Amino acid sequence: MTIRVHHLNKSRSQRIVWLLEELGLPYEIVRYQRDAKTNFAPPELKKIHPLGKSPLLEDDGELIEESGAIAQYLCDRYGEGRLQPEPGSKAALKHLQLMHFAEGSAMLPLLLRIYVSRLGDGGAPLHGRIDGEIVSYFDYLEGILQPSGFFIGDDLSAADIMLSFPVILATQQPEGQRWPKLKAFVESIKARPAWQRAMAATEG
Ligand SMILES: N[C@@H](CCC(=O)N[C@@H](CS)C(=O)NCC(=O)O)C(=O)O
Repeated sequence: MTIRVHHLNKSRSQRIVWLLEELGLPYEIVRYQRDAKTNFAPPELKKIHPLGKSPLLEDDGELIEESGAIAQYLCDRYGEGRLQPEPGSKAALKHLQLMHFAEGSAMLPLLLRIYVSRLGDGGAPLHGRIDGEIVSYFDYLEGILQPSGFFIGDDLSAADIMLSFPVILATQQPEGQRWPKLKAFVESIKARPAWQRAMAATEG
């Protein structure tokens, strides 16, 4: 059975398609379009999963949610050692942390900024904290980016793929100029043929 990605336009599921392209796996995409006014997913996605969020992956009779879990599943099942450090190594421990950091930490202040901006002046008491968290998290990522240009070792890993979404968003923020290494990371991933194939397949 072909791997199937339920993809919402302009969403985190881009990186799952990118990962599939990096691994050279065959897959098909089921497309969903955000509502033009609310930006929410269409109700059809709730027919696949009660939360109606993307990405969702179907493989071998299983429906898998959460981009980090999907990325880990694909690497474990089909990676043959690619996109992950040697199991049990120090790099693998760091990799595990960054895989979770992407959704568990880095996304939160970025999402808060989007939501709180809708409160207008009422959101002002929260701005300082949100701004501070964005600077803190992405200064941290800027600091740990390796001389190789990747977050772990010398090659692209699933952690780079997971971090790509928050890092792209962060570099588009007003503070973006603080993070030249993260900007270079974004440029380098966008130059990858697998990224370009994924973007053509998802947003093209
Ligand atoms: N932590 C989840 C987040 C899933 C999520 O919130 N996806 C967004 C797209 S980036 C979504 O489906 N939003 C549509 C909606 O909430 O209506 C993951 O990484 O898979």
